[in-house]
This record gives sequence, structure tokens and C-alpha cells, in this order.
Amino acid sequence: MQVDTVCRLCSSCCPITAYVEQGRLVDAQRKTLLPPDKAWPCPKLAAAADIVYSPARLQHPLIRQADNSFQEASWDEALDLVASRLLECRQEHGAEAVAWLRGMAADWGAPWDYANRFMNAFGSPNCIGNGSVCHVAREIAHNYTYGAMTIPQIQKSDCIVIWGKNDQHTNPPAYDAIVQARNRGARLIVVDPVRTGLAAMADIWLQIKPAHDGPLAMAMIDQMIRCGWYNAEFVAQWTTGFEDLRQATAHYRAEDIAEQLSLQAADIQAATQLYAQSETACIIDGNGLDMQLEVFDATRAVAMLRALSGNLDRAGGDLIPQPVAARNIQLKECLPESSYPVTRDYPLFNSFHHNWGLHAQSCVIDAILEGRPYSVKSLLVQSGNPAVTMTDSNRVNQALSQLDFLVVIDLFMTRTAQYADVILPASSCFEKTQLNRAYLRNSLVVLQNQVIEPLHNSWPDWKIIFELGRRLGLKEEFPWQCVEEAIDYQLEPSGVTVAALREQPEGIRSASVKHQKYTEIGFATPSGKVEFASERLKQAGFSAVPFADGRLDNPISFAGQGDDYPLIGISGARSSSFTHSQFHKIPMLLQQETCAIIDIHPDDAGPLGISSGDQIEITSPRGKITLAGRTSQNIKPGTIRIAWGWGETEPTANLNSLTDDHRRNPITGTPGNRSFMCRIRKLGN
Ligand SMILES: Nc1nc2c(c(=O)[nH]1)N[C@H]1C(S)=C(S)[C@@H](COP(=O)(O)OP(=O)(O)OC[C@H]3O[C@@H](n4cnc5c(=O)[nH]c(N)nc54)[C@H](O)[C@@H]3O)O[C@H]1N2
Ligand SMILES: Nc1nc2c(c(=O)[nH]1)N[C@H]1C(S)=C(S)[C@@H](COP(=O)(O)OP(=O)(O)OC[C@H]3O[C@@H](n4cnc5c(=O)[nH]c(N)nc54)[C@H](O)[C@@H]3O)O[C@H]1N2
Ligand code: SF4
Ligand SMILES: [Mo]
Repeated sequence: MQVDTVCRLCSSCCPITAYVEQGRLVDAQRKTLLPPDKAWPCPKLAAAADIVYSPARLQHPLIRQADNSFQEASWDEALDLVASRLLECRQEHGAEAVAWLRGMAADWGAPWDYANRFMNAFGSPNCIGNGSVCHVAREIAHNYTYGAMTIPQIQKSDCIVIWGKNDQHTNPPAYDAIVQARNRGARLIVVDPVRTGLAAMADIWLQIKPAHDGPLAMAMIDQMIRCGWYNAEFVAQWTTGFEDLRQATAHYRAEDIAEQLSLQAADIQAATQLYAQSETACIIDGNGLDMQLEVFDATRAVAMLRALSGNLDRAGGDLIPQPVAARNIQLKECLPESSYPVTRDYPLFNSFHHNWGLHAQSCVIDAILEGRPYSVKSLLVQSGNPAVTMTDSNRVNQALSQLDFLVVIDLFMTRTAQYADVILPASSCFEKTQLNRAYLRNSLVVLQNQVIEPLHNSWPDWKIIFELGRRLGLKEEFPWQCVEEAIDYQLEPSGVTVAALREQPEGIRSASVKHQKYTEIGFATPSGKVEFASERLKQAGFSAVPFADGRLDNPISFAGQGDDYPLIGISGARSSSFTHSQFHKIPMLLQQETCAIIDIHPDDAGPLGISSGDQIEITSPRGKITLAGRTSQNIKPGTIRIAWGWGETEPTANLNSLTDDHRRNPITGTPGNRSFMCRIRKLGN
């Protein structure tokens, strides 16, 4: 039997066909426009059955005993215990002392809405996602510029700019599209401090100094304006603040600043000319801009290039999405007016989108450890592994151990779950039907279909939340007996149903794709135009224009701490074989990548007597880790690249033991765990 569904082993949400024999998942293939032998393979999907049937899967609910061991329990026992402890906590400390912390795994679609609905109905404003270190921090910057996060139209583009993204490892459908575009002659510009596969195939690769993307974008804007390489008609009619932007960019002449970005002015100029003078051009921005202290203004400056070049919302440019008309089911209106979330200090980030909710995740740790702005005593962690993936692991681990009550909903016994009082075993993505946000974003709805029955005694996330809600007296809020009912309710305004989606596995388009929609409805900003200068930001005490003060220095964690930490540590890159902290115990995936590696340029390795294979200790002001060294020309001298995600299986290689959560972006609360100062030494010396 074969089942059309969506893979959720990572956030790419690829449409796939799953093959089932006698109720068992045996294989899965990604659907692609390319011939199968030409499509980029995904090792995680190839290992899907090994992941699903891994002997390490959690099989039953577990409850911690007085002697600290875990005892298997029935769902009734476990959920009754969770419900009674949450009610006790609410009684004693108020509902807001209960928080829900979400990782990326169970999706940002309906499962995110269910968690928000649950918390809002319970009375706590604290349902918090991890978007401050992921793409939501970029999304707000797009939003403040032209009202929505754009989608690059790779297939029809003459020039593709890849800015801090590595689709070859993180998004195979996009990678296929880039390769296809390249084959038909599209030009490629890559901005990345690392020589990735995409950088190697680029026409122009700007090997930027980590975390200096904002000034680079400003230099490109400066040149476009000075050379007249911008769409003057669009700018005159559809933008505000052009003159303010022009003045700000005067600080960022390519000739003056190139050296500080580790670039050549001529390369910046060539990239700008290619981008600006291509008939159509799109920009794919990525996680290289996230987790940076300057994420907001850097992304804003990049976003402004799209508007200046006239590529906004046109074929081959960057599409303003047409969201599917879905019901907002989060029940935010249930919260008392006086309540405020632990993320209170980031009001713009909290409110920029009608259903993104809260994402300044570091605030949860502040609340647990420091009672700031008030104490969180009980925490539910769903589909995330904060002990490894959140910034400054020592601080996070201290917080997890200090909680009165911790519930973890996961497939595996993670480092986070080890702190839990109750562990609830979730079903994998192949064991449940789900509505993903990726398919609510832009007109085409594709359903993630259940492929096999839930394994062991696991439950899908939706069922765990609905059942827990009902135990807390929220029967009216969770009336649905199956997920199909819930999805149909949410999709009702669009007219799309689960039954229809199952009939049309390629998806249902809720609206036909339109370009230049702004000519009819404007942009979703207060002025209805693209805002080079934002009055909203000014009113909130921030600079209306990005980088108006001409700043260039110190956007890296621990910068300015002297010679003790001379190297810039780059977090990443992601590997095709793993999703963050996941799958490092799956033998088939481990075969391809056996251990955590740090890349060091030979110029840095030589004087320290380092050769490939040596054990290298990396130290930052927060901690130390040890990884296997590899000399590499893929990075510049002065930078090292540290493998991501190994902290789950190798705690001594946990990258976030090095990162800093003190300094954060003032708008998004984003710490700088993508780039930070550190030092290295060869062990055994
Ligand atoms: N230094 C540094 N820090 C980073 C990053 C980095 O590159 N460098 N990346 C950041 C980014 S972009 C992100 S998104 C975060 C990721 O942070 P997390 O979301 O915490 O990352 P994962 O390790 O993928 O953890 C997901 C957990 O969910 C479980 N899981 C999988 N599927 C399901 C499911 O269907 N239901 C439930 N309940 N659980 C499930 C998995 O077993 C796993 O334990 O990390 C961030 N932190
Ligand atoms: N296989 C796999 N796929 C995944 C994931 C996974 O863990 N594994 N995670 C999923 C998630 S949650 C996310 S957020 C996406 C992220 O997907 P991507 O956005 O592709 O993220 P990364 O590969 O972490 O980083 C992208 C590139 O940014 C570069 N970079 C680092 N520092 C800088 C900088 O200062 N400036 C610039 N311009 N570039 C920089 C890195 O070298 C890297 O090549 O991937 C998703 N897909
Ligand atoms: S990239 Fe691979 S693991 Fe991620 S969703 Fe697509 S097929 Fe699944
Ligand atoms: Mo992410």
C-alpha cells in the first residue's frame, strides 16, 4: 500500500509517498519535479523506518518515582497526575506560573495552535516557541518592511541570491529548484562565511565575516542608490523613507567597509550589479541571519534590497504570500486583560503577527531562574530538546532542574526528558494526521496523512493535548473526537476539508497565484507601503531605518573580551543526516557522519600544532567542549566552524555549552549563538 503524506522529520515538510507492507512502514520517497535519479537525496527520509522502529523509542508514559527512577504508567494515570499538578500550580501561584515550551519538531501548524489554545484556555499567556533563534526573528523583519515574509520564486528567477542558507542540506526541494534554475542559466550569488556546496557553485561568493550581513546589505543598497540601479517608479509610488535610507547607507560605502567585512569592495560591487541589473532576481534568506544579535536590522536591510530592485511580488522575484483562510483557534481572548507573558519585554515580537504567538524563548529561563518578570514553576516541553538546543546550556539545565514540575512530550528519552517528572510518548510524524503551517502559508494546502498506526503506547500530539485539556475541564474548548474534526473546523473558512485533501494528495489551491497584489490592496504595513523607515519602530524607541547610526563593530557574542578569545566560532552547519539534536543514535545515519567535528583553517591550526583527527578543546567565557579537529580551507583564518546538534549523544560536544544568553536583540530577544568569540587548543598538550 502507498500513502501520500508530508514528511516532518525536519521542518522542510516535503511531500512524500510512503510505502506500507502489513501495517509496517517500509520505505518513503520524496515527490519531486525532477527525475528520481536527479533529485537530491535525503538520508533522513531514507532512514525513516529505522527512526520510526528505533528500539530507543519511548513506549509508555513514564512517571518519576521517589527514588528518582521512572515507572511505566497508563495514560490515565499519567494525564491525571499532570492535570492535578497543573491545577495545584495554578491554585498556588497563578495560571501564568505554568508555561509551555515548544521546539520545532511537531510543527508550527495546527499542533502549535492546539498548544496555544490549551494554554490560553487554562489561563496562562505563556505558550512559547523557539522562533527567536529560528526564522520567526527574520519573519518579523520582513513583516516590518513589507507586511509579510516573502517566498523566493526560484524557478522563474534569472538571479538567485542565497543569503545564509544551505538548502543542499536543509531543504532538498529548494535545492532541486536552485540546481534546475542554474541549469537553465540563472546566476547565483551566495553570501556565506563557509564554502558550502552552493557557495562552490556560485557565480559570486561573498565569504562574509560572520554576523556582518547588515553592513553588507547596506553597502549594496548604497551602491544601488548611487548608481541608479533601482526601480525608481516603484520606490516613488510604493515606499516610505527612501531619503532616510539613502542617508543611512552613506556610512556603508563598499570601498570604506569591505575590509571590516573580510570582503573585497569589487566583489560587493559585482554582486550588487548582478543582482540589481538582472531582469528578475530573488533572495533566499536563511538561518545564517538568525541567532545573530543583529538579526532584525540585518534582515530588514536584506529585505529592502527586494523592494529597491523592484522584485517584490513579481514572477521570478519574491512573492508576498497568500495565506490560506483558516480560523484562528488559539483562544487568546480567554486570557484576562491584566495578564502578561514572560516575554513582556519584547512587545513588538509578541504582537507582530495575528497567530505567531510568543517566541522569545530565553525569557522562560529568566522566569524559572530569576523570577523575571515573575516565576514559572511548572513547564511542559513539547517536541523540543532545550537542554541541548537552547542557548547557554548550563543555564538551561539549571533551570530545568529547578522546576517544581516538568512534563516532556517526545519520542525519545532526551537530555531534557531526563529532568522530567512525567514523560509522555508522542507518535512520530508517520503515525498521525496533521495540518502543517508550511501549507497554510501560501494558498496550497497539502495534508500530512497518517501512514501507520501509532507505535507502542504512543499518542499523537493532538490527542495528548485534547485529552489533557478535557481533564482540566476544557471540554468545550476541545470537543473534537478525532483530528479530522479539528482540522475541518480550522479550515472551514477556506472551504477545504480533510476528505477533499485526501482525494487530492497533491494539494488544494485555495487561491490562484497572483503577483503585484499591492496595486490592489497595498502592503500590510501601517502606511500600506514598503517602509524603508518605520514610524512604528521609531515610536517604540528604535531606529526607524536599519543601521542609521553607521555601526559596524561588536555584533558577536563575547566580542570585546580581549585576546583570550581570538577566534569567531560559527555554529553549524546543519547536516543532511540529522535534525538538530535528533537521530544521532540511528546507525544508518551515523555511518555517514560519525562524530562531531570542528573545522579549523590551516593558518590557525598550524601554529597550534593541530592536525586533522586531533581532539580539540574549544573554550568560551561560558564553558568548554571537545570535538575532533579537521583542517579545512572552507572557512577563513580567524573563524572555526563547530558541528551542530551533537550535544544529545555527546554532552562534551554540546555547542550551546559555549553560547551566551546575556546579550540579546532588543526586539526579538535573540541571543548570538550563531557567532561567538572563543579559543581552541589541542588536547594532550
Ligand atoms: N547554537 C545553536 N543553537 C541552535 C541552533 C543552531 O544552529 N546553533 N539552531 C536553532 C534552531 S533554528 C532551532 S529550530 C532549534 C531546534 O531546537 P529543538 O526544536 O529543541 O530541536 P530538536 O533537537 O529537533 O528537538 C526536537 C525534539 O522533538 C522530538 N520530536 C520529534 N518529532 C516529534 C513529534 O512529532 N512530537 C513530539 N512531541 N516530539 C517530537 C525529537 O525527538 C526531539 O527530542 O535549535 C536552535 N538552537
Ligand atoms: N538536515 C536538516 N535540515 C534542516 C534542519 C536540520 O537540523 N537538519 N533544521 C531545520 C530548521 S529548524 C531550520 S531553521 C532550517 C535552517 O536551514 P538553513 O537556513 O539552511 O540553516 P543552516 O544550514 O544552519 O545555515 C545556513 C548557512 O548560514 C551560514 N552562516 C553561518 N553564519 C553566517 C553569517 O554570519 N552570515 C551568513 N550570511 N551566513 C552564515 C552557514 O555557513 C550555513 O551555510 O533547516 C531546517 N532543515
Ligand atoms: S528534508 Fe528529508 S527529513 Fe526533511 S522533511 Fe524533507 S524528506 Fe523529510
Ligand atoms: Mo529552526
